[in-house]
Amino acid sequence: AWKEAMRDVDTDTPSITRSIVSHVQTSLARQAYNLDDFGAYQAAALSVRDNLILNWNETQLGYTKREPKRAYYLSLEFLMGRTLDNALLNLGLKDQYKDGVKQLGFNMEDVLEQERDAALGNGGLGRLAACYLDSSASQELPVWGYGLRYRYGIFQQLISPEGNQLEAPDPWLEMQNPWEASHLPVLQHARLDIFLPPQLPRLDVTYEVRFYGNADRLPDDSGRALWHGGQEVLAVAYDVMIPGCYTRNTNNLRLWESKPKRGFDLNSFNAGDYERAVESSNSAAAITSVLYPNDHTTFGKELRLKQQYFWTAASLQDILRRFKNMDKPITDFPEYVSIQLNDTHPTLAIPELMRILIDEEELSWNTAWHIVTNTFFYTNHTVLPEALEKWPVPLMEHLLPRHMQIIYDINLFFLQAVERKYPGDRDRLGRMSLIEEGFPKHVRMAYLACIGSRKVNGVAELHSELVRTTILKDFVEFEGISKFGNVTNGITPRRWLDQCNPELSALISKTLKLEKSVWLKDLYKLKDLLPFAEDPHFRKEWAAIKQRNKERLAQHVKTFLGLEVNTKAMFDVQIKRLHEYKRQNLNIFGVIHRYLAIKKMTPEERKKLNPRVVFFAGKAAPAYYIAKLTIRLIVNVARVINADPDTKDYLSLYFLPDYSVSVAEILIPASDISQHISTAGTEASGTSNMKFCLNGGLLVGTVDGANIEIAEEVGENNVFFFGHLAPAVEELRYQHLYHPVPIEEKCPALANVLNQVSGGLFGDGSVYEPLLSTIRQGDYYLLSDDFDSYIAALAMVDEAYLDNTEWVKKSIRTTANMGKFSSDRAINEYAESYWNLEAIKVPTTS
Ligand code: DL6
Repeated sequence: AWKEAMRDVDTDTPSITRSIVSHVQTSLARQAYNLDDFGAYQAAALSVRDNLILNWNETQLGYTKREPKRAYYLSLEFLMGRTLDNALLNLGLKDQYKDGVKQLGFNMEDVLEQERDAALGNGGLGRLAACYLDSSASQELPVWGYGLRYRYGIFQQLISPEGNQLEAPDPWLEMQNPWEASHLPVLQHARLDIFLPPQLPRLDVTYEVRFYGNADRLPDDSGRALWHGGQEVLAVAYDVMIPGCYTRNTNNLRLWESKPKRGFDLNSFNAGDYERAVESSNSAAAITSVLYPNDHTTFGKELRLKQQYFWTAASLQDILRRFKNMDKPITDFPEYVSIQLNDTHPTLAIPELMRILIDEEELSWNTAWHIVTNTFFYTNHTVLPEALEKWPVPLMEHLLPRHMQIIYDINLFFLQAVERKYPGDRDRLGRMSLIEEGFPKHVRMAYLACIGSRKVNGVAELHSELVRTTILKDFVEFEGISKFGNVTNGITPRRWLDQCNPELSALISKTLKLEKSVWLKDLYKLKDLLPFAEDPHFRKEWAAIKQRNKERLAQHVKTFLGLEVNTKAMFDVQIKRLHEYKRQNLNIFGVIHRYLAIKKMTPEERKKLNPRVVFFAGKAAPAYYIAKLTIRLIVNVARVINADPDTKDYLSLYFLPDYSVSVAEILIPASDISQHISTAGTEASGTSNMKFCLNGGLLVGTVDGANIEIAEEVGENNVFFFGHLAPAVEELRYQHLYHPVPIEEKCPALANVLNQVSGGLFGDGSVYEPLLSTIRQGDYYLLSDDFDSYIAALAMVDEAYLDNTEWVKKSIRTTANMGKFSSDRAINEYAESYWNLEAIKVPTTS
């Protein structure tokens, strides 16, 4: 009876339509006559989710039966964006759902627009995690993600009339998220929107997590300790299904939400002390309330450390429970489990696993350390000093007293080994210690992650080399080079080509005479497009798609900013977090330079120009004053030049507020060029550079991060490189400090631009003084060193753009050579060279 009654995935339009209608009637309790686009979205999403759940169940059952080795990706950030379109494409059901909603009187595009982005991340690191989940499922690898279910994701960015960034909370769960399966529907019920379908209670997927209290070492020589007292909170699992592309394999992203262990303190309540009664429950719930909006800076806040421990402790308990279900000896743990640390944020997992193995499993120190150092893998995502996490020892001792003991012990044994190898080298001991001396002392998380892991990697060739030769140099000498590798980042071509640029995807399939399911999973197949660069008919189709993508972007700007965009112009885009090292300043100064040059031209000279439209988008960390000032400058320069009758036909500028994954999906396919112009050696990899090039946009950039490997693949003649190289940077900074040359002498063109800003061409110049003085004094990011070559590179872009045929050829060749940058390639490198993980396909029928 079971077998007969079990349903399978809906794949034909009539059953899909029935399933949507059924969700409207029952899950949403709404009627056809009052259904709006949002209701249609909810019902369609629930119907798709039903299909995903069937595949998800099948996948998890397959994993449980076959007991493969599994890998877990621990990331504090998962920048997922929207889900519905991606799920439909991966399931191969987009057309059927389009027809289904059409038959019900809705337009698929409008329905898709209803979804809110899941923005549980700041930028590249979080989006990379999302791409890796997509690739793991698509490559049929048994990988789960673990993260936090923040109630508020990255803030919404508003721009004030003066051009200032304002921040508003992002209550992305307010309308409820139909994509996740709550395992606690009974407890959650009061918070669930009516449209969430009933679920079976799975009260087993909750764990207790302790903070504070005391850690008493046992009075024997076992090395064990008893950690007791303090605060206990509950971690509750929420699962997000991650469908693979053209496979039934559907992986899991498990996000933890914090809850008080006990509702509230009844004694205080009865005694009339209401504040106290709810205090502990509020403090428990606060742990997962908000994503920290900082990128590349650490603030040492207790709540952030609580988030990190809460998440790693819950995830490890879950992983251990799953491992124990297999009934294997605990010493086999690394044979069955690999855990990837996405930057240092989850490093507490190392002392936490030591604590569990020693205090709870009663293993010896050496056995526990052997297990730990064969389980973890650490990816470094930045060498910027301000981004390297360090936690004050007193804070750690207070919040996690047992972990601090373990970290001291790890350090002691480690430094003893260093001493044995380099007897008497006290400097080296000081440099390599996990504890940085000072008032207070700090724990160096990157060092802990490094020595507690089996392997360490950077995210592009240059970056990995910098990791090996700068921040972890001593560790490379001590542990040997083979531990320190590179996995160049990648992006999923499903979202970043098929989904965001459907016309280009269709043209590629037609031209290669391949189903997209083939080339989307083997992106090197794009190479076969190369000969078509010589085909005028193909070039015409290619260029026409770019043009329509530009019109789509112009429509977006019209809708959201009420402004007209010249779609005949070259589209020049820089979208990323605002940061001095990413040098949006260089770009805006370049725009001003161009504006001043056009102003000086005669009308005849102007007519010979290629019109250019420059787009910026990105958020600044709320406390990052200089970055926010850059936004203000961009907005005010835009106001002036877009209104100047002399220039507006040749140059215009837009700052698109509230940058998100969904906004990127519109901007990227529309670009002719995009800018990736960090000071050499500062951008670990970059991933938007890959997205633009995959969509046929050409790259203007410095010799930095993955730009270098992109140029290697697509050919240097298809990119516009400029600027000093990484090895020169230190020397240049030294010169700036000890032999400064006035900017007027060193770079008159840039000095002129800065003077125009100071002089009030874009509103009160004094407002921008703090920003301008970062360049006039010190110029740490070397704008004055790179400005002239930057302007020269942009002039080369102008010249190249004049030859439309050659330009389109460059665009086609760029896309054709981007195979390497699929996140499928990257995730397979992790699986093979790091985790020793094999793909397992779940049955094709249930
Ligand atoms: O690896 C993903 C991404 C790189 O592409 C960027 O180049 C890099 O800046 C970014 N790093 C961070 C550092 N955050 N922390 N910690 O976001 O990672």
